[in-house]
Amino acid sequence: MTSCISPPLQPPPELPIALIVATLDAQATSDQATQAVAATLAARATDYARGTLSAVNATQTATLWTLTPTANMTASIEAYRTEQAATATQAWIDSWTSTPTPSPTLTPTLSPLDEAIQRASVPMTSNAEWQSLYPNGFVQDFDGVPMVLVPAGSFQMGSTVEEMQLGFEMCQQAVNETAECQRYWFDAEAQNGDNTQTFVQPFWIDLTEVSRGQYWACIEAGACEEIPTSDYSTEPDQPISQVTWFQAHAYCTWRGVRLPTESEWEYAARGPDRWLFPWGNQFNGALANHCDVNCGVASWGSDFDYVSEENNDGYALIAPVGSYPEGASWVGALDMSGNVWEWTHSLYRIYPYSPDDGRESTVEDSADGLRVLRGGSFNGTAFGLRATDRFVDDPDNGGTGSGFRCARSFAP
Ligand SMILES: [Ca+2]
Ligand SMILES: [Ca+2]
Repeated sequence: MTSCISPPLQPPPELPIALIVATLDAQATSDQATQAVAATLAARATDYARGTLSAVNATQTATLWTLTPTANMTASIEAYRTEQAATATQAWIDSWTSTPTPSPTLTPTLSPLDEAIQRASVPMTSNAEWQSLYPNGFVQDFDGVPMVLVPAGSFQMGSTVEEMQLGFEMCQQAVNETAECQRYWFDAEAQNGDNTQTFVQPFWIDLTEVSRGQYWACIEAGACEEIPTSDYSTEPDQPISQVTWFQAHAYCTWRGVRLPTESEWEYAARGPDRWLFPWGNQFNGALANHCDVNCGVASWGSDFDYVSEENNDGYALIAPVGSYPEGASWVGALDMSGNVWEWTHSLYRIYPYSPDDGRESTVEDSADGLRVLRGGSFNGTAFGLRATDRFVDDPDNGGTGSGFRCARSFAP
């Protein structure tokens, strides 16, 4: 007979059999719960045999202890076997759970930016199409300046004869008895035939007008000229104003971007649906900073009854940029109407617009070098806030209400 334990051939006379039985009885009782759980695990034990061997040894030992093992002793031995199996099973479980769980294979997904660019590369046929995808526009930060994505698409630039008539009527509603509106004021926006503009690629345009704080960063970098503080724009969150075309051009160049063309500006303001205002076809004085009930008529020496009791935009003069989120255009651009006029890159030429006829020349020092501003300002009325209105100025002139925003070409 072989054994790991070397028992005496027979129990020594002083061995307290009763104590052994009592001890094993107690062990059997305490192991009842373990038995119940471990019984199902035992089958999976990889070294169950080891427990069995130990149990055999224990049985042999017990057999030697008494010629007639009690029922409790047999149960205790069974419990011992089960405990051995449970221990082995637990070791097996531990080794299994410590094995790193393989990561599930992920289906490749586009980043939000790539997804937006992919969507924007498909020409939009309506403003709602883009707005349903990005209700507040798709905004991306470029070196600390938020820009909105303008999707590919096309639109008829400028005003139809009917739209010019609408503008004229808006003017008549504002003019007082000492002046009258002139129809030729609207000639510049006449389409003059097919004036379809197509954007085969998306582009970016600043979410807001360039603020005084943003422009100041360019001055500090030594890339922009310091300009006089305006009486109406003094705070970092207000748009820079009294800036010349050349100063605006220098600022955008410093950022690695450029001024938007007239065509880009108008498309970002109106969309494929050709809305008259950034938010739709009806003027709403609460959605843009214009010459409202707060506006001081005497300040402007105007022939227009600018003050309208129905319109209260909350500001007599220049408002902080982005003060009218409800007046956002279809791509999410803010203050496309009102607050400050915005220089475009374009030289003034009659329509149809073509980017290839010289009007996008950066350097122009002739008498024809007038550049176009868009969107109206804090001292304008409804007809001047239409997205088709073209204001022309000398590029060296930094008007009271002249600001700008920048655009960025799409880069794959
Ligand atoms: Ca106002
Ligand atoms: Ca503006």
